[in-house]
This record gives sequence, C-alpha cells and structure tokens, in this order.
Amino acid sequence: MAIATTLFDLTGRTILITGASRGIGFAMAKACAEHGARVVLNGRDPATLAEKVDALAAAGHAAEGEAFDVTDEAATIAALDRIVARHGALHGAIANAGVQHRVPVLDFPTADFRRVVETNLTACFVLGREAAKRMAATGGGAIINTVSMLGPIARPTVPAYIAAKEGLRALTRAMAVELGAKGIRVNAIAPGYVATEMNTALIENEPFNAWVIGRTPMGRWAQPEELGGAAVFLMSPAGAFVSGHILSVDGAMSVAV
Ligand code: GCO
Repeated sequence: MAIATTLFDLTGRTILITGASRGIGFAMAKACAEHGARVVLNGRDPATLAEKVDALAAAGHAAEGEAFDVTDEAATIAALDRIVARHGALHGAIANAGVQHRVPVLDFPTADFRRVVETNLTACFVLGREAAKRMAATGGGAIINTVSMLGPIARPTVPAYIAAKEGLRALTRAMAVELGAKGIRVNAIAPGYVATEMNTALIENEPFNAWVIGRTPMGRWAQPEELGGAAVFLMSPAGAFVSGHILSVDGAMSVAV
C-alpha cells in the first residue's frame, strides 16, 4: 500500500528559477510546481517567459514571471524584492541561467571569457548572496546552482564555461559552510549532456553526437525533464540535511573511462 508522504512536498514554498524559459531551467520549474511550489520563472525575454508561465498556470500550477538579465545586479535585487513583497518570503532559488561559447583556447577572446564567467559564475554569486539575505530574514531556505559534469573533467574549446562551472562548484561549498547556521542549504546539480537548445549544434554534429552516446554508459543524451527530480529532492524536506553537495545527473558519464 502506498504511504502518503510529504517528503517531496514543496507546498507553501516560493522558488525562483533563473534561465527558466527553456531547457533545464523550465524542467526544474515545472517539476517544483508539480510538487506544490509557487514558482517564479526568470528569463531575459518577457514574451518567451510569459509563454512558459502561462503553460504552467494553464496546468493549474502557481507560476509567475520575473524578466531580467541575471548579470544586471540591480535588476536581480529589484526582482527579489518584488517576490518577497508579493509573497512574504523566498524559500528557494535555483541559479540556473548560463551561456556557452565554443572556441579553441588559443583563439578564445578575453571579452567572451569575461562574459561567460560573468553569467555562469558571478551572476550566480549575486543571486545566491541576495537570495540568502532574504531567506535568512524569514527562517532559511535552499539554493541550487546548476553546474556541469565539466569542471573536474574537461573537453577542448569550452575553457570559459569549464572554469566558471568549476568555480561555481567551489562557490556552492563556500556558501554552504557559511549559511548553514542561518538555515540555508546550498547545493549544486551537475548535468551531463542534455538535449537542450544550448546543445543543439552538438546534437546535430554527428561525430559529437556519436561520441556522447558512446561515452555515456546509459547510451543517450538526457532529456531536460530528467533534471527535475534532482531539483525537487534538493528543494524538499527529503533534502533537509543535504548541503554542500554536487548531485550528478549524467548517466554515469563522469565516472566512465
Ligand atoms: C559542451 C556542452 C556542455 C554541456 C554540459 C556537459 O559544449 O560540451 O555545452 O558544456 O552543456 O555542460 O556537462
């Protein structure tokens, strides 16, 4: 007989997810909403964001949008203040927004390196710090950073992405150790190769596609929806004593030679 449990219940929790107009971010937002959370989706383009918010609302979920560029610190702070003003508290934040830039390292422009680090690392720091301030004021919360399988291991032509994502792993641990006393947990999710828009060029590149399929013990790309459960777990009572953790969702690719 199934036992009713609140272990993965997010009812009553307000959770902001950045980069939620598509891909992993939208999948995480949808999964959290399906487990009872009020989700606040972030994206840069208001129209695209509204389509996704409307889709979740049409399915009966509590969903709203906050369009801003995560590299704009003032806009990030203003959005967090609006969320707390509307709902009284922020219980969760998923710093998921990220960019990719693929150029061989010897040709990699400094400006592009700075841009990738700004979005994939610094913006996550700002969101985490500002979210944590607000969470601390209302009893605590949970932060998740979307890192990558890449970081501890690397592949050619994505040096900025790898550096930023590895730095974000370290930032996750740094914030976890400082914020535990305030009732705030900080974890990361490390996706492997996921079939998202950011990776379309890779999927359509037959040799690369074959390499991913061959190097992944589960023999395929992940679907974005397969990242949702990890976010629910780390946001929910089931993860109540999990902090400083990097949760891999990569089909065992990172542990295979
Ligand atoms: C790439 C991909 C990767 C994936 C993911 C792998 O160019 O290799 O974009 O970075 O997105 O991060 O874990």
